[in-house]
Amino acid sequence: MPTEAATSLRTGRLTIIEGGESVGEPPDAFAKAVRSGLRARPKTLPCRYFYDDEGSRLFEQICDLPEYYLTRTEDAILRDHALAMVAGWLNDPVMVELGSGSSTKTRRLIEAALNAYGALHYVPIDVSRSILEESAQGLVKNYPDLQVTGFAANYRDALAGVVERFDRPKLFLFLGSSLGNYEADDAVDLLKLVAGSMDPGDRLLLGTDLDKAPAILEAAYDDAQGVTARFNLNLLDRINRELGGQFDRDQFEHQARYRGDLRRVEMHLVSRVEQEVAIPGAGLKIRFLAGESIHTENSHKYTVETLQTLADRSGLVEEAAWTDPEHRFRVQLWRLGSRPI
Ligand code: AVI
Repeated sequence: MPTEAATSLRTGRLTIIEGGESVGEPPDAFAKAVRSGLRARPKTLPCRYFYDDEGSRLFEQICDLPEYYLTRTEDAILRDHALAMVAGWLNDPVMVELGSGSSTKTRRLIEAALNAYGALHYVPIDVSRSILEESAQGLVKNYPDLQVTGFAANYRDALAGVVERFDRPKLFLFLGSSLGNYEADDAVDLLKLVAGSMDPGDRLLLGTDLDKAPAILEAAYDDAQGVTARFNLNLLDRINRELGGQFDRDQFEHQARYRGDLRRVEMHLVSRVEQEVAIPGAGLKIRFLAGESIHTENSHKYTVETLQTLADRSGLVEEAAWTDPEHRFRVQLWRLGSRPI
């Protein structure tokens, strides 16, 4: 459970709590993940390692790309319906955001809640303390009636801390289709974790990308300017930087493949030639066949029915939902239902 450790920051309306055992990962976690992922068949690397400084910068650029409709579309839905999304609270509301990042997309909801209730306690959760602190400082500066308590912790530890500290109605936020990067069973586990932190009066606002024509989806993950390719290839650069890897990124090609059978876009790094790559920091020498891929990310796309199944499996029920005119993206408000099935 997170505690206000010696490193915690408390200034006026801003508190940062650094918590749990697993804020950062153990120092050798990346090496271990690279080792087991590249020895597996097919080869794979976990997408959470995209987000070093360079990867986070590239992801911000992706969100502004013409082909990457997700961020823009979700933002338009929040802009048009923020008041309805935050309605129904008594005074003194608490808004808890999982994976808050820079909190840009959340400003629509923060402003709507401040307009409706006059004050708000915003509780962002993110593993990156630096991003959390920077965005929280910007928020308290911008909004004089906002109080921020940030948790620099993993979701499990942070949610335990939230339950312990905030005994009043909460709106949980999980936006940006981040759920889509989880396999179905892992998505259910995460939703159950959130549900386990909810009281009957609480709500979860969940933003998810909807399934659609393959051409639109593949373009969103393989843009004309090549930003997503650089984002994907940065994983090889990160291995070179942090583990002394010998990858030549020009010998790998970024690919985005829509799998209709699994309703997901997969990102791969495909070896252009037969080659061997040494990664001393992971104790590895890895052989690649020409055309062999490293599977780096899944981005699941949903339908109303598959979302309903996720809610059922997690013990949640839908109270309201909003979408854009082209039905590209969906934001749903869920509350506790019966026990999970
Ligand atoms: C963070 N996540 C929801 C993004 C997505 O769409 O799956 C990550 C991303 N990968 C390539 N482009 C964006």
